[in-house]
Amino acid sequence: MADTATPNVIRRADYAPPAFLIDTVALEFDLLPERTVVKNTMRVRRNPDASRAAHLELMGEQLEFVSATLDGQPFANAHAHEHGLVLDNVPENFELTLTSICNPAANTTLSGLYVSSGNFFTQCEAEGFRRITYFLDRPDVMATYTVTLRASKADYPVLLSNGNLLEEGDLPDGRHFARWEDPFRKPSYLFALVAGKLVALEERVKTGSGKEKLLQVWVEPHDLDKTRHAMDSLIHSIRWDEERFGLELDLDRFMIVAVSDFNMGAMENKGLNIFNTKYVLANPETATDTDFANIEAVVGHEYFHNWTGNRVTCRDWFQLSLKEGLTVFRDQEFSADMAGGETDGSDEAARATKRIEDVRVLRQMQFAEDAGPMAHPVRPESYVEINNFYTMTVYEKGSEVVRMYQTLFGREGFRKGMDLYFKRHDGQAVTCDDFRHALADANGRDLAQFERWYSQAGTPRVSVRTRYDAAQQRYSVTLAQGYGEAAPAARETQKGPLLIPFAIGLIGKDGKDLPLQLESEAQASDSTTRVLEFTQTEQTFTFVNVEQEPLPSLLRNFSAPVIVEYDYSADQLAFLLAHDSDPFNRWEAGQRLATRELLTLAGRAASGAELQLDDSVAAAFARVLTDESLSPAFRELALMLPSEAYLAEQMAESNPAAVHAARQFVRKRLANALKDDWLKIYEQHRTPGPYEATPAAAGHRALKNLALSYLTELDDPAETVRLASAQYDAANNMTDRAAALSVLLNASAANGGSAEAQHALDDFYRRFEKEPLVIDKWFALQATQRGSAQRPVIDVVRKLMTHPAFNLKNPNRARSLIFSFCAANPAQFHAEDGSGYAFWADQVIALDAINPQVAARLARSLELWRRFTPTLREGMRAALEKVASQVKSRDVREIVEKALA
Ligand code: B3K
Ligand code: ZN
Repeated sequence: MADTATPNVIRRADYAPPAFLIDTVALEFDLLPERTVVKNTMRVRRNPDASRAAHLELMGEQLEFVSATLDGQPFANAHAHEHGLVLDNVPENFELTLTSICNPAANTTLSGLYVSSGNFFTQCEAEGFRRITYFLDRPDVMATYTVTLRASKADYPVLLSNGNLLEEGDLPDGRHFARWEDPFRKPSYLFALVAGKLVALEERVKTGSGKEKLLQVWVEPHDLDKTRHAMDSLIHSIRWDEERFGLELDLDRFMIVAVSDFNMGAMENKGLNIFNTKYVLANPETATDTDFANIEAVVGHEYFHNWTGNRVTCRDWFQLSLKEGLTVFRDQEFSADMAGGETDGSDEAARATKRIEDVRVLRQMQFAEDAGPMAHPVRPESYVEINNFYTMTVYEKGSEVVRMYQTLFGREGFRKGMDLYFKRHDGQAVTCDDFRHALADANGRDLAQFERWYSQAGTPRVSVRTRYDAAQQRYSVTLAQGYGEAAPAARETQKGPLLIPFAIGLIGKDGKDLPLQLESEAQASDSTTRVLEFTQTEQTFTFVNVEQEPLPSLLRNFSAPVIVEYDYSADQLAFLLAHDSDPFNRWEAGQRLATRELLTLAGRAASGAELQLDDSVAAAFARVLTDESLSPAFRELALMLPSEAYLAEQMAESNPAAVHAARQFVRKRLANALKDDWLKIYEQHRTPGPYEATPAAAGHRALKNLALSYLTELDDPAETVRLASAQYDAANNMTDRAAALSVLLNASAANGGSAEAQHALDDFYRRFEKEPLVIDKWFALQATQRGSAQRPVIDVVRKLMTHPAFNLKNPNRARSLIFSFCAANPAQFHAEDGSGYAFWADQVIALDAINPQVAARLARSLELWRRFTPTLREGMRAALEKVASQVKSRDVREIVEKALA
């Protein structure tokens, strides 16, 4: 497994079409955990559009080569090596049969064919298929597949692969077989098989054209009671893609399979989606409202890939965002529509809460990525290990780029572009340029400049200057774009101004939107939000007939993934928070207000100065809290302070301890000043009676639990502890139970632990001992809890590493404890003594030997090290150097070498 060679860089500029094509693949598997024999018969021909190659070079890893036959004859000119198989002197067009052996039981990387809980699963994206058989394992080689699976019937009663089931039956010696055929051409990364003891929830649905389809959600038998929500999510996804995009399910059957050992969320294999259990299994007792929402989003995401990813796929891995950015955009729209009312998704305020959540993730994670050593464009120019490029930039910024087409052309124009994209490219492996051209041509536009969104890294900054001429009733808005001080990795890519759709509104003294008329226009338009097409480095837009000096509402609905710089006063922000008709910008105003205050306080905390909170800030928050015209979900989002990680990144020198002190100070002030309001909110938003998973009920729970969490900060939290204990004991759902446990843990931090917290922790464990996903929460809640001088959280984490339920090989469990601590508890992880960093280094090194993909993700939690205070910086550098000197995988080496460069 060790790959100690100096990592090779793969460059987009070096793309060349494959020298050979493979049209059909027939795979036969004899499944045994330690020794699976794979026979692979391919129809191969030379690619007429490629230069002539002397050899056929197939990729292969961790395979034992057995034999090769060509057109039925033994073929001696096949030479196996560490990375594949070279075949000399092959003809123009031939049938090639290769037999090889792999060891799924020993495969801890969870890439290729592996065993989890005694069952077989595969994960092929990006380059796992080569760990199953020798192949041209690249996405521009598309073939149709027939798959025969043979295994012990008692041990593996269920045998699944892509497409439609052709036949199944018994074999001698207690074995049986199943033969599957996928009629659609696909790249190898979409291949999948599953074999084992599984059961399915089944449903039959009719699609738009009246065809009946079989839907299945396959799980281990004890999990069947947690499949309903995933099935409902799948049915909603199928319906939504027909309605919004006219895209119908193309296979007779669609399967989802849950597996507990999985590197990421889920995988869109054709007709056989394989999911991390975390994104399938849910019932009210085990899953939170957030889990329910995530399952709906991920089921949707993987289903939507069937068209955006599978029917039209990527030519090469540099084009990853072609399918990922587009599919994230589609899943975000799906979730927004589901939140906004099932029929037409027209409840704009409800849709906005989804938008706010998505933007919060983008800003916290993607902006940080874009400011560090891993910064890369949405379409990267080079990589060492492609698995390191399944990033926030490719996914989330990629989604924002797709959203901008819709913002520019409207839903209808965007739909026209999508229709043309499928008309031109169905069945093909294409590029991000092909997508852009389809959108441009369908809307009669030249989108050459828009290409820069794919090739420039870093977060653009738009600074805004405004001027009101009362005599002329003219209001001019001058926008200037640039990148500020970008990370070197990003700076190299920055060539010129972007086409930025900049949505703006103007607000009058009464808080209402003013009519908008640009100077080039004869009259005001109907809409009070205008999307300005901002294309130059600096550009002025002048509104006329502006009867009073307005307050600008900038970048409404976050119409582009940029940072807006505008000098609002605190009063103006409070006004926007109270009045902006754009719900996103109402939230945004509150965040700006809070961020500014918190950063000032963090600066004071860093220098040991006294902390004070401006009364007007508390007053602005109090108004939101008690504004009954706002939905509970919105109020929860508005009252949640920006995260510590986000705030630390905004400081000239990141200081997690100072940020924590500042944020806690504000929470305490808001808790004590608004105590009665919080208590009232807590009572008002209880959801008695049976659990309902609706967005409305989830909103009540979210606001109520936020109130409880603020009440933790009271000078005397005894009453809060009583409330939380009672809530814990009475809870009929995981949202309330986990929230109560978290509050108990945090309330007890100052005392180094409390009886109530310990009681709840023990009860939680006993109650859910048999539910791994809930035990993951038990680990995560402890890893992210607040610490104290008497009891730093690192001690808790180290002790939990030895708990019998801890298992480094299971990615969910490793993430629940290690990642939660290293990436979601900044104040404790960044302890001055460097204990967090030493722990991090040990875990990266241990994981590197087991599962390089998971190790590389953990490795990323130190990449912004240069931005921290000197002591922390030095501690991080030492830990990075230790890791760099010991790890073997290409995955981790790419990350730490870039970080140290
Ligand atoms: N396409 C997969 C991700 C594969 C990651 C490979 N390291 C899931 C998704 O984005 O839908
Ligand atoms: Zn995806």
